[in-house]
Amino acid sequence: MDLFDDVQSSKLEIARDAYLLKGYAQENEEVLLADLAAIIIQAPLRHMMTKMGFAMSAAMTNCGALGWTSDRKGYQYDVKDPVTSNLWPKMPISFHQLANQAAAEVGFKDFQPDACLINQYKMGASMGLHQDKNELDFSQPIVSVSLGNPAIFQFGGLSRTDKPIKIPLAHGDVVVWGGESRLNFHGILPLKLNTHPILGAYRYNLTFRRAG
Ligand code: MD3
Ligand code: FE
Repeated sequence: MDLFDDVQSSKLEIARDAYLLKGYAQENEEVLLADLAAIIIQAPLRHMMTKMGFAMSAAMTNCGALGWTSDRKGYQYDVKDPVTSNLWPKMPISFHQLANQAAAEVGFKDFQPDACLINQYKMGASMGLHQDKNELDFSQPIVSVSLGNPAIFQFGGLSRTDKPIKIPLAHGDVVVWGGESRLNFHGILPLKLNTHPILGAYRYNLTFRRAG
């Protein structure tokens, strides 16, 4: 019934209230990647614009009731995809189960994400240090799933100037961020050249949130 309830994975507390579940998603990669491919067909990946008028280096799309978007007006959650004018694709059961069970694994009971942002990185793409502050309830955790090529995650503190630690993230790794770490600055260093056996040139990150 539940895809992830028997998964055995090491649980590392990488910062206060931030847990790395190493390889947690790996044994269900087949269904996750099939569901991901279907979403990208319905809601194509695109490079969103920042407020400053620069294209982001990661290509993005969403699934779930709400989707995160960025444009010249700023950041917001939208019910519709501004590219297709359709609702975002439904969140697949595999995605919801992964996020809900990973959160429960580290003590966040009954996490019900309504938004899943999908980031696609190729060699050289990065994400600068930032906070995730567009959600309504910061007591809800964020669950992140890495697929494909590896990346180095930077994890800082509540101030932009706090020196970040570096955490390598590989295919199948799941991180749950909540409580004390929920508003910490974080980012992704420019991806190195790699070739994943299934996903080729790309890294995908699924970020699950309770946005509304
Ligand atoms: C820590 N994405 O989309 S996921 C983002 O790998 C984002 O694509 C990165 O940061 C990526 O906003 C990192 C991990 C992540 C997401 C949200 C967090 C870590 C977080 C919120 C608070 C603290
Ligand atoms: Fe973020």
